[in-house]
Amino acid sequence: MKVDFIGDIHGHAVELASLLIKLGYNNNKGYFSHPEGRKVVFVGDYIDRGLQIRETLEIVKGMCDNKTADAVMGNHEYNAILFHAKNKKNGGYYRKHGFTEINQHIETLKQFQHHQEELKMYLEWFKNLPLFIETENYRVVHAYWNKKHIEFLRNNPIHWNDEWLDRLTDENSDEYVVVEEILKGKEHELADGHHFYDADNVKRDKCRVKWWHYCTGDIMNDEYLFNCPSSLKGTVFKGFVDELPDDKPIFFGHYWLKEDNPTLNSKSNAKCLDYSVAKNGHLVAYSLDTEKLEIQKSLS
Ligand SMILES: [Mn+2]
Repeated sequence: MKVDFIGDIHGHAVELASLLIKLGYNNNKGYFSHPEGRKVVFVGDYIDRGLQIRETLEIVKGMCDNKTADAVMGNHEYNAILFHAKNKKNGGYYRKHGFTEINQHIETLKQFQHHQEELKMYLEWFKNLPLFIETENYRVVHAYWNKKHIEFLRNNPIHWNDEWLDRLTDENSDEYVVVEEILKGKEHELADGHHFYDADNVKRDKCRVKWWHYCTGDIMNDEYLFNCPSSLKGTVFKGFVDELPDDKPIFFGHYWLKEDNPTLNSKSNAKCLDYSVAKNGHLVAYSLDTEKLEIQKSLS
């Protein structure tokens, strides 16, 4: 049996429909299904950025409702839940409505402006999305598979009540760290004054790590860190490196990769599917043959 994993869609429903058709799915029944009974697993980030967010959600939820797909939560769905959740204690919302937060969510707000009931329905649906999936053949998470974090969530499944919302937004709680890292990735604190300037020219002393990198011995800072400061290039990474499970692949999205940094052919069995469809890149699918354990790639 083949399972098809699809990367971050961000409101690009045309690309999604064309990728599904390319993979052999059709919309004959009012939702996409495959004549051989194949299933899709979506890795999160359905909303924001693109111009067809409602259409994207209709396709993804339609498939989930009819059991032709599974879907995990992305950081954008998570942020949306918090953005629209009223904080009864302080009168605001669990996610700040500042310029950055509104800007990130603006396309969704605009496209649902006259469809508030529909938005409410989708926000409730987001709350039911799992943060990870593990089967006997594969693992799926939006940004970062960390054994301990996954274990934590297995033992403490999220409830979207005020008590949980308080903890999820308290930077000192375990719940905050676990969910932030699983959905947004892990950061490494740079020591000794090393830093870089981000796209908005803000000075940063933390870098996101490429936790999926295959390595057996030392790994260089420039291979392991996003935005590696030039002062650290060519030196060995001194922090914690995740040991990757080697029994079955991990599929994830989130990192806005480009075609010139593929993960499909790398030795690592952690495979990123996000090739930046929302920045003129590609919507990518990997098809896993669970009998032969082969993975193939398709672009929209
Ligand atoms: Mn993401």
